[in-house]
This record gives sequence, C-alpha cells and structure tokens, in this order.
Amino acid sequence: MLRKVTGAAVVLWMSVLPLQAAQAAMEITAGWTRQTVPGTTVAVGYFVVKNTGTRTRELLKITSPLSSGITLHQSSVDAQGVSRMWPIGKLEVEPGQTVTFAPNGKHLMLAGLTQPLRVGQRVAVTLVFQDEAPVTVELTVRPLVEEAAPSMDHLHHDHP
Ligand SMILES: [Cu+2]
Repeated sequence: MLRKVTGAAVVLWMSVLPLQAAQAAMEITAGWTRQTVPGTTVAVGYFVVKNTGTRTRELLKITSPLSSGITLHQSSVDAQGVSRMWPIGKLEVEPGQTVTFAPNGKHLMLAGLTQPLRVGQRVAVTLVFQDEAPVTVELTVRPLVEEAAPSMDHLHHDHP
C-alpha cells in the first residue's frame, strides 16, 4: 500500500515538473552595471529580456539584496548633448519581443546601495513578471568608462 502511494506521488511529481519549466517564459541575459562613483550609492542596470512565451507579461517588481529600491528609467540625449531621464511607469513585453536595456535608453536605477560596486563583482537582481516565477539575473560590474559623460551626469542625478 505504501509503495503504491509513493509510486503515484512520483508520477504526479514528474508530470508537474515539465509544466513548470514550460512556464518560465521570460529569458533575461547580458546583465551588467558599472562600478559606483565614489561617494554615491546609486548604480545603473542593463540587461536583455525576451518573452519566449505566448502571453504579454508585465514587469511588476524588481529587487536586489544590495539595493533599497530599484526603479525603471528611460534616458535620452537631445541635440545639445544633454542627457535627460524619466521613470517608466510600466514595462510590458509581448510574446516574441526582446527589450534591451542599454546606455541612453532603458535602464534600472539601483538606489540606496549597501556597498560600493567593484569591477568584476556580480549583483543579483530579481525580476517578477506577472504570472511568472521570479527570475534572477546577475549584473556584472564594469569599470566607469571614458565615453561616460552622459552616464556620469546621470549618476550624479538625485534618485529619490
Ligand atoms: Cu536613471
């Protein structure tokens, strides 16, 4: 009797597993950030997200153990070379769509960092999409680079 119950439980478990795997529709790759500017506690975050599923998914929540609050931002550089940025209210990814977070475009703002980010370090960020299991991506910390005039400006902005 015991053996029979166990057998049924195993069969049930095995049939549930592939179903859960099939639900992981959001693929997040190429995560990176930059080392923090001395004296600041904010950093940007970039990655590529692809919806491999069949339904539109909205990003509901972003967290990291190293940040007190993460928000979605969009920035662009105008004709005068001035960088502006603003919060994105909502991010939806349609089936088959790839959204790239990159400099002078969409980015994460990691505020209230609990430690300076050093080159080569990895920062775990967890994204929760509607009706999906949380997905964690590791942002590799890159150096502050020369081309960074807009980014440097950006990092000196106040982020509430
Ligand atoms: Cu920003």
